[in-house]
Amino acid sequence: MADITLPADFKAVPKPRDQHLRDLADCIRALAMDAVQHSNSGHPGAPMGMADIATVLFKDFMQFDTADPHWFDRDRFLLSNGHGSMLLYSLLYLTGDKDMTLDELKRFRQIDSRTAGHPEYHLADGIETTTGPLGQGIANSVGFALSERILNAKFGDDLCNHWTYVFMGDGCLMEGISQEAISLAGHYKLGHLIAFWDNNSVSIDGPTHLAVSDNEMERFHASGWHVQEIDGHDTDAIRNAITAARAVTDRPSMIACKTIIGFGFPTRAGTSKAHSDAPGEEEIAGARKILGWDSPPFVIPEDLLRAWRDIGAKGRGARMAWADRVKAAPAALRQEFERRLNGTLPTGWKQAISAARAGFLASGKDIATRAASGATLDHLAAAIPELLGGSADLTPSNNTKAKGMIEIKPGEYGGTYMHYGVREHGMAAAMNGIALHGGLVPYGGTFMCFSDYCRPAIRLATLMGIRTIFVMTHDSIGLGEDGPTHQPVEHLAALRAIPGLAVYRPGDPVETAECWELILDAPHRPALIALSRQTMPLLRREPGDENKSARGAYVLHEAEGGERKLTLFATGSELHLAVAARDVLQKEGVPTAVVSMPCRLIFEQQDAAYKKAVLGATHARVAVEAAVELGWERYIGFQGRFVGMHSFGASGKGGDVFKKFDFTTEAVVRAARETLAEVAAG
Ligand SMILES: Cc1ncc(C[n+]2csc(CCOP(=O)(O)OP(=O)(O)O)c2C)c(N)n1
Repeated sequence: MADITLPADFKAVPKPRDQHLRDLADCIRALAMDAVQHSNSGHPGAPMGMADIATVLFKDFMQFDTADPHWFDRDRFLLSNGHGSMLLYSLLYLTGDKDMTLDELKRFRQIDSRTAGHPEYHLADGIETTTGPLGQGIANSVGFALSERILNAKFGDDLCNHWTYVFMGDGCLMEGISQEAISLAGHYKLGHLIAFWDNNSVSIDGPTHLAVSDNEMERFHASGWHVQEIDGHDTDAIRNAITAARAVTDRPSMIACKTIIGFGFPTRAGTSKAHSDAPGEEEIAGARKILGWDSPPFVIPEDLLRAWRDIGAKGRGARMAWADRVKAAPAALRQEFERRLNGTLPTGWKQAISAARAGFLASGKDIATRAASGATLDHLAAAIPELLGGSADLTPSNNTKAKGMIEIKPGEYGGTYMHYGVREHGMAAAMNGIALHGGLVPYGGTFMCFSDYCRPAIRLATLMGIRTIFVMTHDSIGLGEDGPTHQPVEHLAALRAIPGLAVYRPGDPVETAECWELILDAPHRPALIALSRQTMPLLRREPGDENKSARGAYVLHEAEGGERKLTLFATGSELHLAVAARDVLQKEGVPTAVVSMPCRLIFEQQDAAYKKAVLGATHARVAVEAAVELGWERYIGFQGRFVGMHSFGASGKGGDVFKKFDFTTEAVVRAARETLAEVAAG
């Protein structure tokens, strides 16, 4: 397949106007190609193509200080085209990030190195987010830029006034999530966001025209962005474009940078062959000749390394000045600011949980857990000002807008509530950006069924271990009339399958408040809370603040009248069915326990003795959950029974749908008798 024919003026390596900048950029190119060749794996094309842009950006604009990579008011740099990870690793090494040594570069893509195939947030201080799944980084950048504006509105220019820069490739722009991100950023007029498009017209299959013919610049323009087009190897043009973009502060900016992928490669430059894989010694030798790069692999000439290290330290003065401003800020503002940056919730926030619980007990009413969540949030929002609520156009259904929350509007960032619009994927990834930025705790809602639309971002939140909170209401066939398209069936199992994701499904209002307490108490654990549309009985009526959900599962009612003969497990809206079935069975003389399991992940982390005590010795076990069985086998075993879904749901009144699929006390009792009989038979 023929690759693209480059315009004549892109054929050769253009003569640089500024040899020093070219030399600095060539440091990135050399490290990228050498690391890929050395490890025989990776993607040299994008780093070599974007090296000039990165050099100008870091040298002349990026505010950061490698002495303190966590400096809060630093500019943020995100690499959405994460396969070009060597670009980021090279930049970190060159600027002197303490985590990124030459040894790490030599261990590119090897086990336990900091230089993983794609940038991973936890591996080095200078990595702002994990990228690789294309498009996520752009959507993260929306969250970063939004957070910056919200915190700027609260704390002022002196304490929070920085920029978010994001690099993205053709692939990022082909992904649907990019549209959601572009649209969100444009709508909210995120003026401190600047995106650079690596417009090299090449992806893996060949020239991009094989698959896409969008006018990308018009796309951004249509969403209200400031747009410029430049030669991405012309350092003057790059500098001028960034200067112009920074002058426009009432909307985000996109700079379309025409580049040559694999810039410097003798035969691969400008072709999809430059995208990935070790180019081979001959190609590397050719690139050295073309670039005029005499140094051996992984050796950066001293003067150039010094120049890069100066770039890494040039923000020191700005950082010190910022630290002085923080010190000089009024005491209350400063304290609040520092608390937010530390990620510590305000002292006494748990009183909000107690108040919510007390409210449920006082009213004694049966309510949906989504309503219980809303009531809990009313208390929490008053206690935790950094909570940033939101919904993907389902605010009244998700009960996500707490009392007193003010909406964030385009250009007005003084609020704490986001209307993300019908952009679930964009919302989820933007929330990740918000959680990563620091200073805010994001939660956002949609229907549980559409957690599928958020899944790639949920997965990344979990991989990163950040506090992003996904509020998923309408969590089973119990939602009723909207029917099987909207009724989650396989979602709980699919979400529980994400390693480390805490999936909560509270069984009554009190458990709902308990789950919120656990969610907020875990700064490094993302959470998803599954909530019912339909009303549920108040099952937990005991006074006090003991959080019984804290161990993931607990015995809600122990067997009475003798040794436990049967255990009924349930979550969420099926918990009351288990309780009702227990009443019947107890009356029949079967000592029966009910175990509520609001969070399987946490239960699995408990010690063996606790688990054993909760699960009970008897093998007569029934699990009840209006979802697929997958995963419950672990608890009910071969002789147990599962009362759940074996198909998609149906449209009808919630109660009728429950009956149609046999979610009744009788069905649970029937299943109980079966398992009892089987166990008795031995
Ligand atoms: C969501 C997602 N789909 C597919 C991939 C696999 N992939 C990695 S890079 C790439 C092509 C990207 O093309 P482009 O952005 O133009 O990168 P360049 O060739 O310029 O390096 C693909 C399909 C991915 N990383 N993420």
